[in-house]
Amino acid sequence: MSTRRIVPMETTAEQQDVSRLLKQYGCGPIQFAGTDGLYDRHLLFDNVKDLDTVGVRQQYEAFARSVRDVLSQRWLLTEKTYERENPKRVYYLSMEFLLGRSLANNVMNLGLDPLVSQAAKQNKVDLLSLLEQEPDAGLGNGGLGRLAACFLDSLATLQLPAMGYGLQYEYGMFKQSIEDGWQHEQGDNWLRHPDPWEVIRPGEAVEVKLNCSFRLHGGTFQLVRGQASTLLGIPHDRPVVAYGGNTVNTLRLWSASASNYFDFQEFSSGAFAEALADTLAAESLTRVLYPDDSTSEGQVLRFLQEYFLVACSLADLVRRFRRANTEWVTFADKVAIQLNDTHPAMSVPELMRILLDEAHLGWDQAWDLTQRALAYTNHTLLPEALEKWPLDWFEAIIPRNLEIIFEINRRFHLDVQGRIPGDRQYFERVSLIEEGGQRKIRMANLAIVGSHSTNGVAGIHSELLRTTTVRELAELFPERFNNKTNGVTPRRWLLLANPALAHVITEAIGNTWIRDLDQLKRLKPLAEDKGFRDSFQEAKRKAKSQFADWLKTQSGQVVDPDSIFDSQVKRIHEYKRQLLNALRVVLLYNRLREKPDIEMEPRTFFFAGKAAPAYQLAKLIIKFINNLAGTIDGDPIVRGRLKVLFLTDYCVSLAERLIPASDVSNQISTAGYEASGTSNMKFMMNGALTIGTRDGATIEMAEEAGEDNFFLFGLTADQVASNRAWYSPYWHYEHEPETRAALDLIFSDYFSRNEPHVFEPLRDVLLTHGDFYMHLADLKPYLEADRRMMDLYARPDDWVRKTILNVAGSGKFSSDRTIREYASEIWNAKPCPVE
Ligand code: 26W
Repeated sequence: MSTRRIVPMETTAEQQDVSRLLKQYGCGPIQFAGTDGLYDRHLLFDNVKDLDTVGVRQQYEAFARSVRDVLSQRWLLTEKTYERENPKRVYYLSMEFLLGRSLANNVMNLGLDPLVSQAAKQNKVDLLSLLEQEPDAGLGNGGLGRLAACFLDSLATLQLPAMGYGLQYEYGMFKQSIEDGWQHEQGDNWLRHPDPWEVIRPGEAVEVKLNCSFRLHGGTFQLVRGQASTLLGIPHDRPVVAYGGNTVNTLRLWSASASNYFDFQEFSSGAFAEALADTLAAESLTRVLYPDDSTSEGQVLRFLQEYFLVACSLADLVRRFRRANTEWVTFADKVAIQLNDTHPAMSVPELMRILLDEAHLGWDQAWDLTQRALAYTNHTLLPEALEKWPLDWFEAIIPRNLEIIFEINRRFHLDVQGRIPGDRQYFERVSLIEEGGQRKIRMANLAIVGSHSTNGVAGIHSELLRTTTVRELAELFPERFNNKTNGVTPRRWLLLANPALAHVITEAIGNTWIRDLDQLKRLKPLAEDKGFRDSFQEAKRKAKSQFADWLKTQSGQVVDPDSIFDSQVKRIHEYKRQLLNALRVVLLYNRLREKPDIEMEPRTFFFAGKAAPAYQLAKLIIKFINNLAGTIDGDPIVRGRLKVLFLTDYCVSLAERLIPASDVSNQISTAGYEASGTSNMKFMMNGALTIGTRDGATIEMAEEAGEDNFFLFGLTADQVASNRAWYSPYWHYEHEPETRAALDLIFSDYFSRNEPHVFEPLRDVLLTHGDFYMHLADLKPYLEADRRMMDLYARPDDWVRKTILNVAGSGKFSSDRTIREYASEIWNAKPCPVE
């Protein structure tokens, strides 16, 4: 059984003063545990459960409800403070919030660890298995959704008056299982059990008016044009607890329901099915998260989800603004709205609609307020991921918004004509409307034109955005373009996920790093301290064996904690090049098969990640990794030396276990394609060394730690772009014997003896169709970097030195730094402390 500590060791004297703590939370002498404590009462009153027969799930619910009770006073007080102070508020609009679990995080942030441990002991509750009862809130696909969750943590911790707005999907990111090596998907019914964190507020529901209705027909969702309808958005609020527990902000998730719950007339006349049909159709709107993080294909339901998020959130924040302010002119001084990618970009016409039709402002004033309130973050350069919605859908569903888009575009056209006279094609390239067969609205252009700020998420990404993807728009509005390099919260990703390392760090430099991650640079001189190096190494060793233990109990798989843990965890995508990593393993395997006596440190290669259900090639890559793992496992020559594992169902709580245990982090995207990456930062903070390409934020990480402490390789973004015209993967196949041997082995069905030709599509991608993501160009340099890395590993002292220097250089990648930059450079928002 794992001995992993969930609650951190850093309990200060202040935290241990339990009664003072409870007073701080406004709880007076209320007891958490014991007779008549919060926990017992929740068991009794919420679940009507006898304390002796209660199951572990109910224990979890009662514990979580007790923690919520403790924070509820602060939650109320936070909102009251904001109402009284009337500061400028920040609204983060996102289709995704990949929250993961909340209980251990909230306990940590509230400083309740001693209290909870005490309560667990008194009630004979096994805390670790209790924590396992909480399902991950998987309301996101990957990086963009997890970033939103890290941002919420930093916004609260920096005491910013902020709120997240998203959708309450009934089904989050699908669960992944593997059968015969292939990915299968199951619905993620995360709300099967009551969720102790959510507070549903039907009293604050908002209406969303559409110019169509819809019905479910044979399982599909159909629009009924011309028949106007109204939906209800019901708020589901979740507390966002600051580190230290002072501020408790709100994440408000909307669920859709029919406005007239169901038609009683029809119901009483016996037409049960019809009476319920509207309700069902309406509720299907927020039923499920779209699991595709790379293409915005024509799904009208996704379009409706986006509008629904925008309409509910803007109605809600405008209502809040109106309660505290009389003058519309102050709107943009009181409200900052950040659009997380273009998914909520309909905010531009929707806010205009409110200001024109409901506030009755003139166009110029409405436009000024809209632009000043809105700001847009871009997260991807992949052309297939840039959203474009059929104009026809706007017309059928929200015609008034379309009318406003036309008017924005007409004025924009005049502006462009004035500035660049006579160039018709220039305007066609920046226009909000794509002409041609089916006319479409370009959501990125809409977001850029309708806001005052457009940012990318790492230096290189912001640069490429400005100079290539939307070059003409950046020429027209240069002052709007800026960079905000991503960050991650050190509370969840270091303090909570890696208590052993957190403890070592705190012992050395005190605990101020938890709020001010730049403090980690004080570890730099300690790289030369033998004692410190030993405890650092000890912490890594501990995380590795805990992971190995957990894996064994959980899945029966056995890994050797004395081997090098080499990880790549992220969505499966061609551009992220899990295939390149797998080719590296095949090459190493070939070396061992050829010369079984060569020296090679034992290595375990971990892969984890989900493929979009319709992305066939990504699914084939998963299959390949699994077959590779199977073949290697069955080969006595490499037993104990090489091992490959594909960990199923990658999610936040799996990342929290694997990342602290990893020695090597693979960040190997084709340069110019990964906007930022954020797992790269989590690995760095947890003392892994990075082997990677010069892409996304990895470039800045190497700058911070020093390139000597990184293993960079491969084509740069410039080289990728300029080599495209003449790049030939065949050249590498013909001139590099090891590359050729690896590919020949794959295509000889060595890894697919019972499934001949199953990997032929890999040949197509890598050779026949030109290897768009340039795997073969980077394969040899990858192995050279790998060799350098292994040489270092053979000198353990030098290895640990470099891992320390990496941790010491990771301070920049706290989401606190990122959020401070957003607050001062984009939002002009100030902290609003509670009490
Ligand atoms: C249209 C469907 C769709 C859904 C989500 C398209 C694209 C997305 C996201 C933009 C995908 C995403 O998560 N992008 C990642 O965002 C992270 C946070 O900024 C970056 O660190 C990653 O590099 C980027 O791939």
